[in-house]
Amino acid sequence: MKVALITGITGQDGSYLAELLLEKGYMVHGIKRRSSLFNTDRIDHLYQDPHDPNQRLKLHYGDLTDSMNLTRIIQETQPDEIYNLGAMSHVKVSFDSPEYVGNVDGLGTLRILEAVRLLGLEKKTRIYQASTSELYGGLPENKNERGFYDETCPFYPRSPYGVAKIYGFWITKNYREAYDMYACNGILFNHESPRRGETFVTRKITRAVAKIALGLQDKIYLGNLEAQRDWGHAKDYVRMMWMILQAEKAQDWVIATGVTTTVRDFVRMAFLEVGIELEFKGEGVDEKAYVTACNNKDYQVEIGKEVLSVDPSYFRPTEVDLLLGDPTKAKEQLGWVPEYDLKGLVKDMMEGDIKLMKRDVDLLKAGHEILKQVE
Ligand code: NAP
Ligand code: G4F
Repeated sequence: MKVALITGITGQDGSYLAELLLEKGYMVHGIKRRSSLFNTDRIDHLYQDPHDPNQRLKLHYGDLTDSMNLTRIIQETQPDEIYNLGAMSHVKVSFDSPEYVGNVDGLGTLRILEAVRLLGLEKKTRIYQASTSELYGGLPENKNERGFYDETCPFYPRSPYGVAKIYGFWITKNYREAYDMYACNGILFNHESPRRGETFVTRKITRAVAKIALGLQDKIYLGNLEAQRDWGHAKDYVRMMWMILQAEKAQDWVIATGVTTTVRDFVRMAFLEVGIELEFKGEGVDEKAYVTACNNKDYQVEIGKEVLSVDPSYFRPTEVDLLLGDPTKAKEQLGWVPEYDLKGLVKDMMEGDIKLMKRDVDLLKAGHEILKQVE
């Protein structure tokens, strides 16, 4: 049985990847951080009985800042594949904690590579490093001749997160070249899902739209509406992570959809999923969005209602204006075919958040009923 070790298993990608590897018959080990609260929501459905000897998912306490602990876990688990997905992954937050991000996202990668090397596992263990389109920084002059970012384009990171991840990128490449290790970078463009963290822009939008449609929230405040991202579905991207480690030769790969969309248009698409049409008026920090039509009887919001404003506190000290990736190499050489387009992604996320918010409403109603009976 193949053995995989996933750092960041409790995150969006880690949870989908664990699901995929279990389906493929792997023994999956995951590293989770010690927390005073339960932090395994995204993987609880995979982890039913930790006492069952046939359970193929095992969690280990650990942290990417702790090399002794990482070395011990790698020694104990002897993985065929390591997926290094653990990171402080929020770009805006990285401006507030630059040193911590350097330690986890940059040096954490080194700690994994060096543990594999010191344990003499460099010929057994294949390593996937979660690199990112943030490395490109969105500089227009660095795109290829077709206007996309691909594996040949230069990097220019624009945040402490991007700078830490560029260390992760190069140290992975260096260990591949210096020690002939099978270590690859997946340069993944933004990927989202119903399991996306609540403070990333897509999930912040789909949660807010669901609440507004159900009358639980008045409006949403966002930052830069002009920013453009190449958004794919996390399920498609974790499949690609696995494919990258099955390739004959260790290389670096760009994974993207090849389509870019503004934050503003993502908002428009999310509202349209519940039948609500919007008009945007004003510019810059004064831009707002108003409801112009409600075409779904279940989600009736007052026509003319203001549902979006800009809050400059969400602006970043340096912004990545536009990301657009060229996944040709991955498609041609690995045969990657994504199942979701942007519309499918928005639909999936909106369905997830409508369901979640309705459940909250039902729980609230049930609570009121119980209170009434007690009174
Ligand atoms: P995520 O949901 O934020 O998950 C990050 C994971 O890393 C969580 O399990 C988190 O644990 C864990 N983690 C954080 N700090 C850690 C530490 N010090 N030691 C060990 N684990 C730690 O991120 P994601 O969207 O799944 O992304 C997965 C990876 O791909 C990340 O490295 C990210 O930077 C990279 N990436 C993501 C995208 C994207 O669009 N999603 C694109 C390119 C690259 P807790 O649950 O305890 O917080
Ligand atoms: O959703 P975001 O926070 O994602 P960002 O910064 O692109 O980073 C994500 O993708 C990277 C891959 O390119 C990953 F490496 C990284 O780990 C992470 O998963 O912001 C997207 C855009 C930005 O331009 C931001 O300024 O949306 C803009 N935005 C506008 N209003 C907002 C908001 N972002 C957030 N988080 N919150 C807002 O209110």
